[in-house]
Order: sequence, then structure tokens, then C-alpha cells
Amino acid sequence: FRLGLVFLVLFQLGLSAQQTQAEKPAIIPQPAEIDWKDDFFILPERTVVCFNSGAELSAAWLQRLLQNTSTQSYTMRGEECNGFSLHLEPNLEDELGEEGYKLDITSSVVTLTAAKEAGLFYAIQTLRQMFPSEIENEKISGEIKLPQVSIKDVPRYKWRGSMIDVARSFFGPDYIKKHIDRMALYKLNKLHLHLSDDQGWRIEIKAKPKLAEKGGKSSVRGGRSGYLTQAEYKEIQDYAAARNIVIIPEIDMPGHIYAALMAYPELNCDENSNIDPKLATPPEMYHGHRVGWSNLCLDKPEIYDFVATVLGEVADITDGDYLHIGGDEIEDERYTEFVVKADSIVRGLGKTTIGWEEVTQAKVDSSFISQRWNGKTKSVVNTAIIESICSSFYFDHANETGQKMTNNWCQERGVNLKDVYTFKSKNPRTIGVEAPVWTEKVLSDTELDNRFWPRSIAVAEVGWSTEETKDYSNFIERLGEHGSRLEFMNVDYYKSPEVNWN
Ligand code: TNX
Repeated sequence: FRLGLVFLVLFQLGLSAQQTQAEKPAIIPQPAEIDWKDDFFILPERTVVCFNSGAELSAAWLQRLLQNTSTQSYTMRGEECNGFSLHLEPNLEDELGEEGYKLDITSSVVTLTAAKEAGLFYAIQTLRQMFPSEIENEKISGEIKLPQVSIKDVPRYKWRGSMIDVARSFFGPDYIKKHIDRMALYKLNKLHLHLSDDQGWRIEIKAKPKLAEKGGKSSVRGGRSGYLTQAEYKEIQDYAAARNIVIIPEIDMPGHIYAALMAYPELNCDENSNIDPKLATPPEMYHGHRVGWSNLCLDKPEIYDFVATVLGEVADITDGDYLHIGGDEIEDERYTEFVVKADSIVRGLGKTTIGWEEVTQAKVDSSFISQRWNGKTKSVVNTAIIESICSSFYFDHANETGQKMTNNWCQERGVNLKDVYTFKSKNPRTIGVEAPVWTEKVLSDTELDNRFWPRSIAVAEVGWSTEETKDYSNFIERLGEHGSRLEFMNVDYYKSPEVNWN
């Protein structure tokens, strides 16, 4: 009898633990205000998704989510309904901004409200995380209970980014789209593509066809080569835009440019000026790991025609407001002059210039955005800043000390989840955070997944959630609950040992 009682108690404890979990799904990033209620909304066999004017696309997204349940759902134009009710309310912009939203779940209605479509999209992502993780990949036949809750959520920063170095090793449209899907679930909103470097050139430039023809055939040793056609770039951009993600194209200049020099040798000061001593005869492709050895010949005025042509075409195919001009790791007397000229070309094209932190050595326009990576450039504090400080955000660095095929120049032990999560900006000019994966040593999709995930989920929370709502051990707990969701999404994530993965 005693044993029976013990079992009964254990059983009930188990049950109540399960209930708590069901009552409080793990939402990442942590919302600004969240008030869980004790009861549920039970998804009926038939339900309505109603929406007001402007919320059509959001209604379609929500319906797509419901398709992986056994519920039959119908969309209907209209202000209110029992079921799922989407409200686009432009007059709430003061309260909710571009990306904020409200999500209210009662026993009969799930109400999603935002001033902009981006906010509704994010309300749906939060709701998505309340469904069982199977929803990511298969149709759920059983009953689905959503916890009653009231959420009001706005992001801390407008820039919540991820960067793929597609230049050293090429990752094409399939991987990039997959990455966009994953970013969207965690409300990351900027995808920076590092499109050129010494080892490869990855974007078609019609007026300079040899860039992609020659530079697209090269890569770091062991990596993949290839390039994006302009049509592919635009398709990726549309795919991203539908998920509230802006593509940030980077053409790295005036250094990190050997692939272009190989295609157009006249951009060199003289034919041999940019030849890696380990390379035999010019013009050869470069497959090594060295940085800071190639540059456009800044003494030749013609290079600015090249810069204007390339940036002009990139601007033409880019919907976002930004062009990234690189600007890292180069020593040249005329460097600051180059930065000022390139910045004015970009502004002439109607875009905002971004550059790695070194660019702030030049007197640039006040609209300039710099991306802090090693923290060595003091002048960086005078511009708007994207924080990519390597000790927290360089995911080419190891997940754990000694991990193979990783860099360690910034931090010997690598960059762990806590390094990411505990990042705090001290600068009022910080507009957000971004984590790059450089790919000199990342050669396959599996490896790239491993470097991005789960660390990018910590980036998402650092970028979205306020200091007051953040808590590392609570984050680790919620992250564990996302293990199966990541599995269903086929993410080859690193199983961080500090997390209890479910
Ligand atoms: C520095 S960070 C670079 C990249 C390398 C990376 C390797 C920056 C702006 N430049 O070119 O790939 O280190 O960790």
C-alpha cells in the first residue's frame, strides 16, 4: 500500500510537471511582458482565421501553421471572430513600433494585434512556439491545447543579425533559405552576406562578368565554389522579406579583394603587387587562410569606376537600405580617403553605408554604421554601432575548447553560450547585434549549422529582450525545450553540455 502511495505521488508529481510545462511553453526570445493564465484554448476541429485589411499575408502564414494540425481552418475577412483574430492597427505604432505585437489567448479567441505586418508575423512566431514541436515537420493528429496568456512584446534593438561568409566557402540559395527560416522563428531580422573576399566572388555583376565567372570558381581549400546570379539574389531577398528579414550585401573593399584582382588584373598597382608569395604565377586563384594582404590599387583613380559600377549594380538589386563596404584589415596611406569616397558613392545610390570598425578612422557621414569586431578602433563609438565583438559573436570560434576546424585568435577557449548571452552594450549608439560565421574552416552545411546553432538563439534573445527580462539560467532551461523543435527542423545544432536538451 505504501509503495502504491509513493507511486501515486510520483505519478502526480510527474503529471503536474508536465502540466507546468504545457502551461508555460518556452518562448525565445523572452517577451517584454507576459502574463500566463491557468486555463487553455483548445483547438477545435474547425476554426476561423479572420483578419482586417492589410493582414492578408499574416492570415496566410497562420493558416500555413494550422495546416500541420488536424484542425480545418477557414480564412475570413472581418474584424472579430471566435478562433484566430488578426488585427493590423496602424494607430498603435507609437505603442508597438515596427515589430511589436500583442498576443492574447482566451478560452475562445486567439487575438494577434500589431501596427505593422512585421509585428503580426512575430506574434505568429510566438504562437508557433506554443504548439508542440512536431508542428515544424509533421501533421499533429492529437488534441492541441494552447495556454491562455496575455503578451505585449517589443524588441530592444532594431538590428538582430546573422552573417554568412559565402565567399571563403560558398553556401547557395538552398542553405541560405533554410537559414532564413530558422532566423525567422527567433525573430532575427538582418541577414548579412559576405559576398566577396580573397578566395571567391559570389555575386553576378553584369558589367564586370569575369568577377563571377572567374571569382565564382574559386574557394578556400576544401570549400565549395559558386556564385549567386542576380535573379537568385533577388529570389532570396523576396523569401527573406516575406519573413521580415533584410538582406545586407557586403562587397569587402579595398582589402580582402584578391578574387576581383585575379579577374581584373588592372585593379592591381602592378601585376605582381598582390600576389601571395606562396602562389606561383599570377593570376592564380587563392585557397589559403591569410588575411590582410591584397588591396585595390588606391593610387589609380580608375578603381573608383570599378567601385561605382559594382556598388551600383548591387544597389539596384537590393531592396534594403544598406550596403556594406567591408573596409577591414588593411593598411594603406590612402585608406581613409577610400572610405570617404566609397561612402559618398553609397549615399549617392540612396543607401546607408556600413563598414567594419576600422572605417571609423575616416571622417564619414553621420549616417554611417560601423560594425565592431575586435574593439581596437577607438573612434568606433562616434557612429551608430552593430555589435559583433569577437569574444561574444564570432561563431567561427569553437563551441567548446579544442573543437576541430575553428579559429581561436580572439578567445582561446572559444565562444560559449554564456559568452553570447551575457554580452551587454555600454554604448547608447548601439543599434543591435550580429553574429558572423567566417568560413575559412567551415566547409559543409553540417559544420555551418553547428557553428550557428544554438548560439544564434542566444543572439536573438540578446537582441530582442531587455536586461530586466533576461536571465541566463532561465534561458538555458527554455533552450532545452527547443531541442526537439530544432530536431524537427533538421538543424544540426551543437548539443551544448550546459543545456538539458529534450
Ligand atoms: C577577421 S573580422 C576577419 C575575417 C576572418 C576572420 C576569421 C573581419 C572583419 N575580418 O576576414 O575571416 O577574422 O576569424
